[in-house]
Amino acid sequence: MNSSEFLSRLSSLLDPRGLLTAPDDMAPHLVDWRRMFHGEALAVVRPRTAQEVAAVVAACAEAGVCIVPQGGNTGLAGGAVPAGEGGQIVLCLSRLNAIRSVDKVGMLMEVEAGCVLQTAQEAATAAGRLLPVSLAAEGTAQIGGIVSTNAGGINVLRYGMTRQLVLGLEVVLADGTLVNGLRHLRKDNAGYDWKQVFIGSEGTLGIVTAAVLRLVPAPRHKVTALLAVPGPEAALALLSRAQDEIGDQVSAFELICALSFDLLARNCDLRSPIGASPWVVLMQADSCLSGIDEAMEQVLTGALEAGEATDGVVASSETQARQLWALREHITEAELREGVSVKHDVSVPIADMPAFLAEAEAEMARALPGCRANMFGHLGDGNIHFNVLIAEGTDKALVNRTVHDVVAKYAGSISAEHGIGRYRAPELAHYKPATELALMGRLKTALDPEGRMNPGKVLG
Ligand code: 2HG
Ligand code: ZN
Repeated sequence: MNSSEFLSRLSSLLDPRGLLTAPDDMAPHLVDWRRMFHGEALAVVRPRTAQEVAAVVAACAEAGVCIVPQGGNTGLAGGAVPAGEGGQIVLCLSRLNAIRSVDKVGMLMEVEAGCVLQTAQEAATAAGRLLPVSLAAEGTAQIGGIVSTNAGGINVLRYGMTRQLVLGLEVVLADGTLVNGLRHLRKDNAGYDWKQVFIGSEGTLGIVTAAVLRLVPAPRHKVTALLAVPGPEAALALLSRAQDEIGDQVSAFELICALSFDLLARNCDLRSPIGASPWVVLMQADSCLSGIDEAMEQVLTGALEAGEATDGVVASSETQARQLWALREHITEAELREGVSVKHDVSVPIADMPAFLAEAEAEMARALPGCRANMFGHLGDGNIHFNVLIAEGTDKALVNRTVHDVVAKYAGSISAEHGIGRYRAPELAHYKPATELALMGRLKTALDPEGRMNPGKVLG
């Protein structure tokens, strides 16, 4: 089958809006959000139903065409855009976007892959429940991408990664088989839990078309605080104090370095309400019961007395809480506007974070004098974004290796929540033990023997 025969076969499976081949229509689907990765495609295919996805994938299997699944395309690892030239289609899930059901008593919802995360959150909220995945890109990111990348975000500390919220999945396999595992069950030990293999595998094993997601009770009381802290060690003492006083209702605990605030002021015109400090913690606690404000006040008083914090503000209204979170959520954009940066999304055992940060900074200063580390992230999860701002033309691979060698020394991970995509595939090959890579290779061969699912991603 030549490519024009293949395209007419695809168009016979779809409605007229289902197939894009004009360069201008395809362009936004062929580049990632940071404009770091570009690729070519035969077409962008936009099915409306899981059955259409299955038919398209079967047609690709017959013609030997590779498939790049794409959700909101907000990922930071280049996982949702084609690698290399032509010979592949982008399978855009955005029209497959229904919320099939929300079950208040069962505390779950069934959602199609192309549903925007924020739309799903709003549907849960309307039913008096919370879908506890929260991240800066939630207005664009889609459920299929969230599941396929096992996305993290700011509430992992309390609710876990996306994986912990997936109760059931519907997937299309590489040969076009549609597998319906959309059970509305809390407990299901009947056989292999195969859905785990598709969560976080970034579309390299199959395509997620819908998911059953666990919801949690919607907290009625929320308290947000921004605190100046002398350093990461003090921040950890503060975290421990908050967990002693507030328990598991601490839902977010973010650490932000001073450089992030410089970038926010310079590039986004956003300013912190507290004075300059080498490090800042943004903390949130939520509860269905009252008393959380008092508990937070107690934490702050204790932290100030113990020298774990030197200054702080507790949001006095929902608007102020949103303003505090806006600072955190705009760091990525502020960094992008500043110039070239090399991102690292790393995790280490939580107690090692202060030592890791000091050592990674020192190693970077030695390897590349004058570079600046923009360090921010989810301290409560042991996950920091150690992003290095560099001059144009600097060797990015050297920057990656310098930071990741320190990560390896602390037995950490080179991707805590963003995934591998295209960006980190060479680093995964370098750092992951050979036995684990071989096991991953066996899974890949079992589910995608021809290597047509999202080629060039994860395993390279
Ligand atoms: C965040 O925590 C995101 O805001 C993005 O994971 C991190 O821009 C980044 O490096
Ligand atoms: Zn993050």
